[in-house]
Amino acid sequence: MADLTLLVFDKNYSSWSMRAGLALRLTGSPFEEIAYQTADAATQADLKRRSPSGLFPVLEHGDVRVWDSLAIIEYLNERFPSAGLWPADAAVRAKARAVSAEMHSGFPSIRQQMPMNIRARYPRFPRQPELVPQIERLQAIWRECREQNATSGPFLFGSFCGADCMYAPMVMRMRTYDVKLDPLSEAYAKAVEAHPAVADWVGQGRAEGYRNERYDLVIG
Ligand SMILES: N[C@@H](CCC(=O)N[C@@H](CS)C(=O)NCC(=O)O)C(=O)O
Repeated sequence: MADLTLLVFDKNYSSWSMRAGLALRLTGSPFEEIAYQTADAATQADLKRRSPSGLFPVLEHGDVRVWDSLAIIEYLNERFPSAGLWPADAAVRAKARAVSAEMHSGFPSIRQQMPMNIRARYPRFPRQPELVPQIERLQAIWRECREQNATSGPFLFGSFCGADCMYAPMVMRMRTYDVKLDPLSEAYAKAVEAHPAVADWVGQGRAEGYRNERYDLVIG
């Protein structure tokens, strides 16, 4: 059994689980991942007991238990300092943490109205007016980070880091709900989709049998 175990809700719909799952993949360490929603009833009851908040993701590392995606990224950064989960430069790292915290506490309408559903495509998704400034803010963050770090790699702060883990589910949503992105944001989205950790998670999400009718919309 792997020393590191990540309990996730599921891989297709659970954006918070995806963030922690990507960070875990960046460590390069072996790990076990258990999807709560695809487990049988007894296993589900056991997994729910292992989550202090009743929510997922939860990381178990020996006796240490960490819940909440951003806390998991911070913990993995401390345990695997060479994984590059945060940028090396203090000022750049501060910005990476700020945009990650903004993702964690912001974008309420996108989170409510455009739930992550990796395998779905909704080209005629009706866009409510309150979504517009949040989609603009999202792209403003992506553009600004890309402009500032253009020479060090294709991700927000050059190399794929904790901030990209936080925003990868937003890339998934922009694809699912057919949002046309500005050219810099589009290039960023393509780089995220091509990253091996993202491709691994997406492949597993697409293969999951579990369906959630709340998020599998029927749009006429
Ligand atoms: N702030 C938490 C949010 C966790 C969360 O809302 N997880 C959802 C799945 S994406 C969940 O576990 N839902 C289970 C439930 O509501 O029973 C984090 O960042 O980890």
